[in-house]
Amino acid sequence: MPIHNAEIAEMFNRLADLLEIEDANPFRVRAYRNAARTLNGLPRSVVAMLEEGEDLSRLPGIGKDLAHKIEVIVETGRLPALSEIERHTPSGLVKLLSVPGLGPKRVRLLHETLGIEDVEALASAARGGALRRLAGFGPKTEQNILHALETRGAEERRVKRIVAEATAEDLADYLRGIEGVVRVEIAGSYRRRRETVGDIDILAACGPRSPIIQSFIDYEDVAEVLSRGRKRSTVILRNGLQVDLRVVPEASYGAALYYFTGSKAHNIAVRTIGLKKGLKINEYGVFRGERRVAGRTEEEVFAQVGIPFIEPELREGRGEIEAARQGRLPSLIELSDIRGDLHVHSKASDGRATIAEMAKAAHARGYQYLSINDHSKRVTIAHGLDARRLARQLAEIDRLNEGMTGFLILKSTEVDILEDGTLDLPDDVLCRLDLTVCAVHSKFGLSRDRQTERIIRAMDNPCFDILGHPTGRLINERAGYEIDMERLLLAARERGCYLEVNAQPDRLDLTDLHCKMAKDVGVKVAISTDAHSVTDLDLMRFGLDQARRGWLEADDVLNTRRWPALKRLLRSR
Ligand code: DGT
Ligand code: CA
Ligand code: CA
Repeated sequence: MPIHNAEIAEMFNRLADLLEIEDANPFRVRAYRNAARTLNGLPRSVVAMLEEGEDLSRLPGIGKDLAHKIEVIVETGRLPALSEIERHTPSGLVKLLSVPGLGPKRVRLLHETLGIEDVEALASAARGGALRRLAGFGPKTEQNILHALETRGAEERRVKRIVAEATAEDLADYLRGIEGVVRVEIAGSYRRRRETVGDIDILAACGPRSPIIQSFIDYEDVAEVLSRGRKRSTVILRNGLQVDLRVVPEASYGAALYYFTGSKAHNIAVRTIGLKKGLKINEYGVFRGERRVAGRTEEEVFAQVGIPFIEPELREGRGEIEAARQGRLPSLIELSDIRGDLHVHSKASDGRATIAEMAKAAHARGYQYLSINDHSKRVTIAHGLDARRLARQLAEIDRLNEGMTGFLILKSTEVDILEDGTLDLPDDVLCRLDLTVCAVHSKFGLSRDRQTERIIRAMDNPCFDILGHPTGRLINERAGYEIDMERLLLAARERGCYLEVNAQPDRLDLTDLHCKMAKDVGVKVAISTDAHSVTDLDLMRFGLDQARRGWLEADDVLNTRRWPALKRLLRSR
């Protein structure tokens, strides 16, 4: 069974986590994380690349050693370095990583300072008030951890979209090839394009004699069969993902797709509207009495209920039905609306391609501009730039721009917001740039008020344009710092600042709800990839998912504009 890129990436990330708990060399930890990121951004499977004799060490962030490790994983399904470290790390310590709000750094701190080695010890330390005194924790964090521990079990672990994607799509393709199968689609939260999925819901339409259920169970990736019936089955795949398959006749396909796309809250609200019109809506169709009046397509279902088609991303029961009835549905932004990327790194800091390579790749993707945002000096681990190195970079960008037509490299930075709200580069340097992305990389443990004030103080600087990855969260890894988002948005509006939707699949920060809040407050956002390599530029689509779930239209997003129009929106430029 060929292994997916995302599974290899998970192994590297896990190895990085465990190394970080051990306080290993940060550059080594970073190398594994970078490799994981590269793998997640690759358009092709490394298995196929190896079969075609390609040299993996030519990929960004992957040297000879990592290329060899990937080959071993592809051959054996295992990463020996990971097995080794898993053997000697206490298993309780590893489990601490899955407590929301605890990343490897915090786990190490808990272990080193309080000797905490498992969840039970963590819970009793939290109850005894011992956590709040640790650097970067505080009473609020302690309370959050305690709450997370107490509600554990109720909330199972969700899988990041990018991890679910390759597995789910391969399985759907496999099912499409089974005899008698007419249509296959992935429904549920996956189709609504949520950032994580609890399980995968696959819907298939096929003729009465199709062997689809048997074929599903026989799929080589299936680890366990939880149930099998004539029309449905549930399995668990090798990577732990649960998959529900439901089989329906073509005449019900649209109704079933609609029903199993959900969300539950949306379905219930639409069913209530139907009832008022004397319609019964379920997974088999829309019925008036005994007569089926719709079912073959989703469009038929909407037409019978008397509301316009609602995109799956909006079906969360967050006011979309009222909006549809009143003709106020947003015309959601699309990938083709994007004209440039406003946050990418180059080799000068922790990126892996030159500015010229990044620009060429952005141009090839149909963009009109690309901004280069290398870190500022405070972020030493990423080889951040001081004023002198940045000045040299600006001269290089001028030279590159002279050699190009129809494309512009924008001068920018990802400047650190320091603890006191000042920025990590002098104002006279910042105002020579085309725009700035400003971000928090330290002191995550400040109280909500102080963190919010820190960022607002940074926004007081007229050179502040875009707040990068505004909450700092990492999905399933760390909760992000405490922040008063509403206050932040109001402050941004007042000052002419913007917020970023960071499209990295483990950030997706702002979230969908934050996007909607920004829109409601009237603050535009930039959707940016934070690319560290050429292939990372393709992560844009994940940011688009989040923005669409947050009701955003092209006009709500900065980088749908041509550069002159965008420039006019940047207050001091
Ligand atoms: P997940 O898996 O937690 O990421 O979220 P979903 O939305 O995929 O939820 P899931 O897998 O439990 O169910 C798939 C869809 O099936 C759900 O979005 C709506 C529909 N559904 C499930 N249970 C019910 C129900 O009790 N009533 C209604 N109306 N719809 C349901
Ligand atoms: Ca699901
Ligand atoms: Ca399900």
